[in-house]
Amino acid sequence: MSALIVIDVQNDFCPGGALAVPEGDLIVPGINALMVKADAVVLTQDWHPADHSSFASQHDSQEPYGLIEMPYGPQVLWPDHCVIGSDGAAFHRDLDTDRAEMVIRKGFRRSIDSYSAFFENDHKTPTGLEGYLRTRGISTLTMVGLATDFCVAYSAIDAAKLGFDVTVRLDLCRAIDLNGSLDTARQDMAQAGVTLG
Ligand code: VGL
Ligand code: ZN
Repeated sequence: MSALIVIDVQNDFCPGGALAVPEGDLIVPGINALMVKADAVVLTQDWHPADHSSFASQHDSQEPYGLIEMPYGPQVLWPDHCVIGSDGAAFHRDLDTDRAEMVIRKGFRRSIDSYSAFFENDHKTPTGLEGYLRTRGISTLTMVGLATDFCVAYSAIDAAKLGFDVTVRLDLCRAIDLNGSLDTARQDMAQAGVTLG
């Protein structure tokens, strides 16, 4: 059994959003078309309290896109985005969310971010998605969505480490590309055994 994992196709990551990814909206039609062929569809949703510690606004004299040290390791600071219940946190209106059998939210604890759909940024705290997929007998994953170099890459690498057979469809992803992060993410995914399609 295989699943299509659609990462964070939310308004704040699309043009006009708080953390807009260039062309983030252009991937929606292609993702909808893939959903029709998938055995199972899972959506992830970035879902932060308004005072989330990944927001630059929560730290004195810090700007968005800076880097700070958190107890669990380095953390990029972001503009406020995907605040729980906000329009920015909603899925892109054209995404065919009715096809999803599972929606998993992440980043809802103030003190820790969660790029990956499998583990929070301490690389230890599980989100529960691994158990969901395994108990459904799903071992093959196709990943698409936003952003290639953060939530897609972290999710794909964790999935490969957990033993899933993972393909990332780069044509159905778009990147933030901060200081070369897209190149690094591509290399790290390939190194982890992720197929880049
Ligand atoms: C993401 C930065 C902050 C992502 C989420 O979905 O890639 N990036 N939160
Ligand atoms: Zn976030």
